Amino acid sequence: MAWFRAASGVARHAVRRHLARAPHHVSRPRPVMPPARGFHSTALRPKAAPVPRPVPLSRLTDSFLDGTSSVYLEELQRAWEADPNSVDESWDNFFRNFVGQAATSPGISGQTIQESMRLLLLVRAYQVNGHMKAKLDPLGLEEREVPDDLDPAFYGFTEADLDREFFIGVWRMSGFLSENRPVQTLRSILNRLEQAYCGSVGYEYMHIADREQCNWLRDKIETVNPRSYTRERQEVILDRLIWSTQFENFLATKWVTAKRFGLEGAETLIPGMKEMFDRAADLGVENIVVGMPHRGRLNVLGNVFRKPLRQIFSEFSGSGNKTIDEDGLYTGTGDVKYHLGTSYDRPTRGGKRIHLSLVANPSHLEAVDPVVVGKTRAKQYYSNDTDRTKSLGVLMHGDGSFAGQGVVYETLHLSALPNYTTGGTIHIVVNNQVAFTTDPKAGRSSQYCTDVAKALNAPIFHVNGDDMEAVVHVFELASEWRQTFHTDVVVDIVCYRRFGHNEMDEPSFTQPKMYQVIRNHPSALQIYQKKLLDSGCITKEEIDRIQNKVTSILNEEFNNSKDYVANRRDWLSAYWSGFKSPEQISRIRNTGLPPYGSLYILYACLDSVKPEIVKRVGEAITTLPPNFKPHKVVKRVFDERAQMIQTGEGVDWAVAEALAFATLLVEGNHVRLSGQDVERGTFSHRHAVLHDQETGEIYCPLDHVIMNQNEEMFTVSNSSLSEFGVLGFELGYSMENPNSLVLWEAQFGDFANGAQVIFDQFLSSGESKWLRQTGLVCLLPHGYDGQGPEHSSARLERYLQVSWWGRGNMRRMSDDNSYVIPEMDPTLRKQIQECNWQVVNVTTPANYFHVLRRQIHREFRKPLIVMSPKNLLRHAKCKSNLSEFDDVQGHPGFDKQGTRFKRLIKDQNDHSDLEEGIRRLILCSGKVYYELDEERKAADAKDIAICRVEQLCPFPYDLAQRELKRYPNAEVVWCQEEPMNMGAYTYIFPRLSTAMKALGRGSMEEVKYVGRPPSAATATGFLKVHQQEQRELVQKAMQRDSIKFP
Ligand SMILES: Cc1ncc(C[n+]2csc(CCOP(=O)(O)OP(=O)(O)O)c2C)c(N)n1
Ligand SMILES: [Mg+2]
Repeated sequence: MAWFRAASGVARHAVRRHLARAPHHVSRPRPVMPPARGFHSTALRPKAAPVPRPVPLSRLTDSFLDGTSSVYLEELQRAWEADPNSVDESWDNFFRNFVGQAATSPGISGQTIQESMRLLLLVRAYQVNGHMKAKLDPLGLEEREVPDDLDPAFYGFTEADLDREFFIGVWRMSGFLSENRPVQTLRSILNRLEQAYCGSVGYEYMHIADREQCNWLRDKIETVNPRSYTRERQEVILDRLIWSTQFENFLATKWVTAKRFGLEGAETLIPGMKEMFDRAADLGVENIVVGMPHRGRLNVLGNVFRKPLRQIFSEFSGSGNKTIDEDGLYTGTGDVKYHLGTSYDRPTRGGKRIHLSLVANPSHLEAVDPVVVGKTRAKQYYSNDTDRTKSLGVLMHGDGSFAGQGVVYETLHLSALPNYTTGGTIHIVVNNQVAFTTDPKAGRSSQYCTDVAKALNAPIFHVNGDDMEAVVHVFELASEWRQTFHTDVVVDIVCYRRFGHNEMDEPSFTQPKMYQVIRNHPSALQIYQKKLLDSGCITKEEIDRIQNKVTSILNEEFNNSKDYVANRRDWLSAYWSGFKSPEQISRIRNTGLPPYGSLYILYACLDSVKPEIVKRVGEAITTLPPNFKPHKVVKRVFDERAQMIQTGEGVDWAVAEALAFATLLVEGNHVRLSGQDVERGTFSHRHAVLHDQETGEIYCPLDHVIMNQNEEMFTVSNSSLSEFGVLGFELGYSMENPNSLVLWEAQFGDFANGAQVIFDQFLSSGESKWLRQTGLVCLLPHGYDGQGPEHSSARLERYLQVSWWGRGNMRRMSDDNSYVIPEMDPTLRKQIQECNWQVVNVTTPANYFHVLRRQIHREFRKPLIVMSPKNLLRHAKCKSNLSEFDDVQGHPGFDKQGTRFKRLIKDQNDHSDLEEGIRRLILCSGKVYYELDEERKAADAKDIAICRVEQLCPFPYDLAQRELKRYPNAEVVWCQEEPMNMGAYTYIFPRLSTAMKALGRGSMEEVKYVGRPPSAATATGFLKVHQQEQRELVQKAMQRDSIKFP
């Protein structure tokens, strides 16, 4: 005991601090034991004796709360007797109560304070660990060791104490201990605890730091009478369970060999979800955005979303592509039935309507999580749902995926961030205790598959999936929690998978024992029917009536499915009406600013002068409040910016970007930029948010562009350090409303591969698979300036590799044909619409401004990948004049179509339409242009022309050919700074050859390459080597001799 006594003074303080805060005891040291990870496969652990053991000081209070040290209690009592102020107020209350009441209460003679205190520890042990004893596994295979601290003997109680009455005080907490029944027998106390914590629901909530939240839950858990649903309610629940069960049976009999990833073994999910949605609607929810994996998806679509059953059946029969009333139908490449999204207005039990959207998802488990959350947040923005109670995100998970996929944490981690929160997501885990063929013991290191959510202080309700009413109860509780506390909550339905991973799989290869039990296990429906029949609530005839009704509707819908013809294509919806699909010709408007316009909306324009819009916007974004004290360097930056606007010269990258944002805001669009450190900018160039150096207050000039600007209309936000989660979030956000410019910026372009799934599965292919557009912009810093292999390349080649364009209509969309030139006539061109995304490597601030504005100024949306610059941010030559931003005839950039983004920038040497004396035409992209131009000047190589391909994808065939014609005798060179196996070379090469061939100009070998040789790493780690390589490549581009192929 010496360890304890020596530390007892410190411990007392710790106890005071600990108890003064909310209860959180998850870090209590436990006896070392093999992790109990699952239910059916967990080995028994030997019972550990409650022997006090050395504990680090920092954890001493926790060891007390384990109840392992009765000495500690004596110590506490002695301390209180010596000085009541030396213990926490709650213990002070306890001792006072005990001394005042227990001693005088009849029938409890002989009870010591120690006994009373141990009783409290027992109650607390149930609150913390009761779930370990809950009957969660429908298969009864769980072999979890009941923790010692749930055993009364652990506290010195024996059989003889069961009917003794104990004083337990009227505690300050809610729930069981707050009832005005301070005297109870040990037996009744234990019964209450068992009933509350060890039935079909296991509650995990004692890790939550907030006392109010814990008390709210304790009230619900401990003091609610055993659940009782009215007969009417039970009939509704039964009806829903019959639908859920029969739906799967029906599919199984009609399509015996089809994969459907059925819900058998987890059928109670459907009534549970429906009850949850009903309850959420009662509590004010109007929109629910759902993301879910394969398991049970069809059942959810049919029974929860009410997607017409005939349509589901028709799709099952493989005839889901027929539509009427549409010409020029775009169906994309489509996707398998268990990935498709949908939306539906659903009437609720309480007589309301709720809008449900199921987001389409790829096969990649959990990848849809951040997308759903981002979409939910956007819904909240557009419906002015400032308290976030009207739109709710619901995510469903498998047990294996929830525990294993990192994006789960990356999404949870966004949940409380001011610019990402949605006021709580409800998570549902369909925990069938297996992942494909993998047992939990091989699939996770934690006890529960939901443990990751504890890091977020989310309550977790584990429920036995065979107990229908318990499932309904926790689903309702989850809705109530979310609408009360606006944070995440998890429902873990512990169930089983009746068949294999899919219906064709043989589960007994790998889980023979589990499946022996499953084979003889009654369905949840059989169990619930029996319960209702036994209790006399419902008759056999009534059950038969429901069963027959459901069977006959299913048959009817099946018959109708044979002639089912979709009468409306599921194309862009809601805010997207009027937007064009890839085969409908659409206009791209000019992106230059009109010289004058609706100035009245500009806050800075209340005087009578009418200067150019671009100048007024420019002033708004460079003016700081008079008393604001920025850092002196930032002050200088802003002075320089003001100068740029005033003189109209030398506009840099950051100002061009701010002008694009500001002008879009003036036009009424929402602009949102998020990513790591985007407020300042990784390279200290943006300074979108300024910090007063004295007060620490912040000021964001772009929040003050128009009068009474909505706080969120311009959002720039540093994000959590996650690529997958944050890019997914922004993608979901961008899909809600087309009138928003949503941008995600990577810290360096390299890091975007942490979000590769979002690029591959959603951004590059979502439109084609699921008919959903997005105009999301990804800014990926890229450029070789000697920073080494990890900070040079954004992996441009990857974005070009998954780029494609298809010609004509959808029937030829899969032609990724770099050898055929599509229609390039400006009035007929659909090249961008038909490609999956745009990839640009822009070299001037003005062109950056226009490419951002172009995203909004057209009748379709298309993702934009920007290789964004690093050293061009401050490059002396990388500047534009303000006249390049407007749409004024005679100003640079204005051509016969007006001012627009330039897909290709021709040589700057004022060449005529035919320059026969030019011996070499160098095509390049990005910042290497400036180095080539400088070298050309140094070499006085006037006979070399340099053109910049600003838009790599889709390839500007028309403009490339225009330049080829201009220089009929020139050797054609592609120059890049990336190694040959990277960068744009392999993308450009066939396209440039095609463009040349169409002009009758040479063979493939006529496209010469200048750049780094192939390499494994993206760049050298040695600055000197980099400099030499860079020097050599620009010199080679200027060499007198012709360049050898390739
Ligand atoms: C990211 C990813 N990795 C692997 C797979 C292949 N896969 C499909 S389902 C599955 C098992 C999922 O188990 P669980 O999450 O428990 O869901 P269940 O199928 O049991 O409902 C696996 C590994 C996948 N779809 N996505
Ligand atoms: Mg599973």
